[in-house]
This record gives sequence, structure tokens and C-alpha cells, in this order.
Amino acid sequence: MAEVQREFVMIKPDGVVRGLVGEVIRRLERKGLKIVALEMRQLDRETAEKLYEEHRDKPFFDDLVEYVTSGPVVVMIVEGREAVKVVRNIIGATDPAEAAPGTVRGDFALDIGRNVVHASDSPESAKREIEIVFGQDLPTIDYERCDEEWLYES
Ligand code: IDP
Ligand code: MG
Repeated sequence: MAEVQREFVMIKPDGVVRGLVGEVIRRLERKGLKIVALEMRQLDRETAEKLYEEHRDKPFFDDLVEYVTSGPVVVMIVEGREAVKVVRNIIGATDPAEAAPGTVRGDFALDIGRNVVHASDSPESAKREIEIVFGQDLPTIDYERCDEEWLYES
């Protein structure tokens, strides 16, 4: 059976400033994913650099760090069966010009450098990124969604 996973999601500064926080959360919630941690933050440079460590040598790295530290972000941990794949499908391809209509990036963005939302690309990345942003002592809250028995067959 597919496993229950935790996924790290971050609404980037353009998403917050453009008033898309509710829109993004709505799409996660209506799919059936459970939000287990949620916070507004302003990322410092060190955290942003760690988060995007894998891109350190890319030409867009400095602009990327500048972008994600330039304003408030909303960080969250969402939980559900196959949450990583499910969230990545909801947000769409990295380049909004390639992202399918119906995805967050496909519906709300035009520029790869302003693509509204971040989500980890694997369960391992999610674990790493959650720890970078939230630390060891996670602020998660356990509860059941009232529709859980109808979201899952078993
Ligand atoms: P992802 O966000 O879909 O996982 P990554 O390849 O991990 O995509 O890239 C991280 C972020 O870096 C992207 O969301 C985007 O904001 C930025 N980025 C990626 N490629 C480019 C590029 O070619 N030009 C400018 N920014 C880029
Ligand atoms: Mg990525």
C-alpha cells in the first residue's frame, strides 16, 4: 500500500504578496491532504542557502536566495498518502510556462524566477527541508480530518 508521507511546502514571497496563500492552501486541503504545521516566516539568508544547497553552483542561485528572502513566506508540513508526489503534481512544473493548467504554477505564474510555491521533490528532501526550516523539535499537531475514512479505502 502507498505510504503516508510528510511533505514540506512553502508559499514564496510572490505568492504571499499577491494574495495567493488561501488559493494554495485550498488546493492542498480539497485534495484531502492534512496540514500538520503552518507558519508565516521571513527566511534569513543562511536558511535559504541551506534550503537550496543543491543549486549553489547554478547561475540563478544568488537571485533565488534573494527572491525567497525578499518578503514573507508561509511554510507548512502536509501529510497524506503519497503526499510528495501529490503535492508536486498540484504545484506543477518548475517553469510556469511548462506547467499544466490546473496546477498552481500553471494557473498563477509566468516566470521561473517567480513561481509562487516550493515543495520538496522526494521524501528524503522533505525530511531535510523540514528540519532546516522547523528544526529538530517539530511544531506538528496530530489530529484526524473528519473525512479521513472516506478519503482512504483502508
Ligand atoms: P522546483 O522548485 O520545482 O523543485 P528546482 O529545480 O529545485 O525546482 O529549482 C528551485 C527553484 O529555483 C525553482 O522553483 C525556481 O524558483 C528557481 N529556478 C530553477 N531553475 C531556474 C532557472 O533556470 N532560472 C531562474 N530560476 C530558476
Ligand atoms: Mg526543487
